[in-house]
Amino acid sequence: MTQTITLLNGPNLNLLGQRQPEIYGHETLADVARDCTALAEAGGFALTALQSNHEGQIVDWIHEARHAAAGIVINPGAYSHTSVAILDALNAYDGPVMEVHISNIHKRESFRHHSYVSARADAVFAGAGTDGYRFAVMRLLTLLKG
Ligand code: DHK
Repeated sequence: MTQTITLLNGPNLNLLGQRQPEIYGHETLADVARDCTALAEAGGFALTALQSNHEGQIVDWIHEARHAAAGIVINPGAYSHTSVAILDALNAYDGPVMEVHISNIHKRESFRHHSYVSARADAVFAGAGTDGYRFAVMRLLTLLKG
């Protein structure tokens, strides 16, 4: 049976391509999901792309991934900097976790410098624009395929 990668995006990332393009670029989330799906499929995996503006929904999807996903790619958006709940959910997940930030959070306001999720992530991609998602899927495939 084909294994699945879960791609999770947090708040405001549904506006990718429209929101502050000087920071987040011109690609839409649909563009990102299309490319990540193609990469995953080329590597022999399926990909489920999900986005929510609600913290509890993201926690629920991480719980579902415990039984459904071989690995997770997550951009928690602003919840990176605030959510112990998302960190706790990821700590209850056994597979590899890739954390993505489109912008270089360390070059921005100080409140963006700390990410709770980084305490769990196996790799962090920040500042590579939306390419960071593709890099994260590639790294995940390397880990999953041994
Ligand atoms: C996306 C957001 O929405 C911000 O709240 C984070 C992150 C940075 C990003 O770079 O992808 O601070």
